[in-house]
Amino acid sequence: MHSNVTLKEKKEDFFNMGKYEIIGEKIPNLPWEDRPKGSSDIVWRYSKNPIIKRNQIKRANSIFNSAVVTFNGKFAGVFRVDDKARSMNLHAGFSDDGINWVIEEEPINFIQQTRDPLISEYKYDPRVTFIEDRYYITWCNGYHGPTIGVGYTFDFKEFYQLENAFLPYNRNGVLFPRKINGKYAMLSRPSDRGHTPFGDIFYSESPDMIHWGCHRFVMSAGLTGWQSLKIGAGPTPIETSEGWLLIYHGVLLSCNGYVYSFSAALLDLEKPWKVKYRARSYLLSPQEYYECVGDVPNVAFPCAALCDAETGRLAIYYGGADTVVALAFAYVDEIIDFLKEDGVKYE
Ligand code: BMA
Repeated sequence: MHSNVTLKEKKEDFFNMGKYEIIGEKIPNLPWEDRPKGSSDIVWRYSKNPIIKRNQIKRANSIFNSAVVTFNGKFAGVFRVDDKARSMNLHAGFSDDGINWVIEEEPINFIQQTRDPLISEYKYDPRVTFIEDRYYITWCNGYHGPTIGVGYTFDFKEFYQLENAFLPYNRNGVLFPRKINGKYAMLSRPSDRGHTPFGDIFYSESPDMIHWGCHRFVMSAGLTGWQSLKIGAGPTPIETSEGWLLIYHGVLLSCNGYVYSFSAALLDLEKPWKVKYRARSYLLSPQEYYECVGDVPNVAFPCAALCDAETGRLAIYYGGADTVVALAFAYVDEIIDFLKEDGVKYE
């Protein structure tokens, strides 16, 4: 059954009570915990992290880098599950409170809506974005190397797969939550076959979610240490009066390997390839045990953020050490102020 949710019902143009306007849905039941007393962190962790443990379902070796959205007044998501054969796949999951999740044992079986069957050697790092009438899923799809897989669902029961957005090699495909200048819009990060030792973010647009073009450069790795090697878009960008708030991950190459942290940037609303502000400092870097110890140490990798437009509260879902899912909180206003104070401003 297809849901009849319309853009109007889902997204109420709402002027929030804070400093900046946020265009988005109200989420009165957003998962939330106040900033710990004495902390001045702009992004703070949930005290009961990790919210999803590595062996929460029978077949899992690890569950991490996963994406959640609001769904019928509750929450649904698409989870990265690496199984005990170490195959990487996507599973649907549901939650009443955004914290306690029931993840399906079986991977999502995408119904192909492609010209002819499209192989997916693996699927990982999903993002989920509600646009118009459905939930789109983008992920890193194994097709002769990593590229951007695209699919959609109305109900998190039946999932449909479209053509890959790009040629290999590419990762971190993230859709904007509305058409921009009449076109679907996506950020992605062209790469190579392996553990890409480089990577910049680009913008592309499409009239139909199948044919992508008008590619524009957005921003490079570099600028500061935590983001010196490569960067990639994280959650679906959030529309605000100051621009699109993009949370993105950055990678530093230490003498002990890669370190994945995340921070934020503001992109122009109508020309999102134009960066307005970009953080010098990270907002969260791997420091807690579940971020530093696991299958891949020192990784905090965000794939989703729920934002309540009324209060400006943000719940950020990120993978810890390629092993578990963790949750962190922030206020959109404070991240924007942080960007204006700490960030580099571009004309
Ligand atoms: C990236 C992706 C992510 C992963 C990260 C750290 O290249 O594969 O899924 O979290 O490496 O291993």
